[in-house]
Amino acid sequence: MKITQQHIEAHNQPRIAQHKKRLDFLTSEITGEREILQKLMDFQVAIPSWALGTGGTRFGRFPGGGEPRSLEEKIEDVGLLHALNRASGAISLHIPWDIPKDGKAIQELAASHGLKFDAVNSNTFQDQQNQALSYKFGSLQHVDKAVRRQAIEHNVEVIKHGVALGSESLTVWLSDGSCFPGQLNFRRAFQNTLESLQEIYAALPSHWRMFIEYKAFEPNFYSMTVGDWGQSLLYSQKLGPQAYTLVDLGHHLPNANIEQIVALLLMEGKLGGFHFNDSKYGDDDLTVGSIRPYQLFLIFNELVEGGALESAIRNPQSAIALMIDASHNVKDPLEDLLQSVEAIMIAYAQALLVDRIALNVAQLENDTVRCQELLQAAYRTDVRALVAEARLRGGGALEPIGLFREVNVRRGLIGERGERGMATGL
Ligand code: PSV
Ligand code: MN
Repeated sequence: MKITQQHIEAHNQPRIAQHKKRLDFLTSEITGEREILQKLMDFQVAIPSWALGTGGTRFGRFPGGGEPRSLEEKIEDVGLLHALNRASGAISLHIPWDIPKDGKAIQELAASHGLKFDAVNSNTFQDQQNQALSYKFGSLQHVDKAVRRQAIEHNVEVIKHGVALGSESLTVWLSDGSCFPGQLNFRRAFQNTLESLQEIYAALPSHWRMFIEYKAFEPNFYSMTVGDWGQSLLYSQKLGPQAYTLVDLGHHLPNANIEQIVALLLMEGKLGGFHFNDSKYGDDDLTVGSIRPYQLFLIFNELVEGGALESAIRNPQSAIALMIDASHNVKDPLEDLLQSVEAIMIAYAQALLVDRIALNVAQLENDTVRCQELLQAAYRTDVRALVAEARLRGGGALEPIGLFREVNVRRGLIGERGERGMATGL
């Protein structure tokens, strides 16, 4: 299944006049549209290889058919997204859910779709078939050195897969922790984890980065050994300049001020990247921007304020890694991902509209009302025509989900792959 240039043109042509009308109105209301458009065109969000199939909960899973059955088909799916929106030009692999057998061939296939490899993710939160030792009581924190060794070796293996693909970062998310008070000696768990991470860090190629992802709860419900940004920052500071903190929006205690966390990590030069999603209760992994779009905007406001995304364009080696980490239980996974990328682009465009000089003045004058007015003026601007224009200039579709449905991509995928294929992942 492929989206061709003819598909895109046939879709865009009848919509172009209406689009231009919307764009003209918007650009008459704002300033700096040329720079904003360029920034939006340069902007890319990575798609996780494990989010291309239907998600589920422990109560069930209701697949919609046509799921990718192999890494090759996952790359094809991300290629479809990228052809539609021109902003999904990277894929992030989770090992061992997706083990590339022939790194070079996989890299070539990805390149043929205009895709790069983003961070590779290790997995020591599940036991795999034929695995010698269990992670039931943790991996890098484990009281048994042999379990720690196994988990370290897995991470080193993941780095090797990443090198073969041209990836340049490793994301470590640990489910390590404890379910009951007294189960774990916190300080020993921290020290064991730190020592294990030090060994993994030593195996990083010199141009690689390690992202340490924190999470407040689940699957452990009393303590998590990398439970918040403070702990993640401690590990990354102790490890050295190649280690950074990764912020997954769903991994905080309720009502945490994520934008403040982002601002401070950025200030410390330790913000490695994001896993974008949205939630109402816990780690719900819902579509980005579907529940708290204002929070998403405030996060982007901090990224723009700190110059984080602009410097990424100048220096891709140290770019903040932007990735989606969501699960699609009731939506078509590809449509859901298109919605997520769109929400991220909208938040970025709105953040670029904030009058920073005026905001700075209002802050220094303690003019709280003006501060709020300035932020909300940007947030309440309908920037969808700008985002669509960036897509159009990049060769994408004016309405990606519209074209996805017109061409009936899902029916095509079901025809090729069948109703029952199941993608690897959670
Ligand atoms: C854990 O909840 C997490 O956010 C980590 O990033 C994992 O790699 C991913 O989800 C697995 O779905
Ligand atoms: Mn995550």
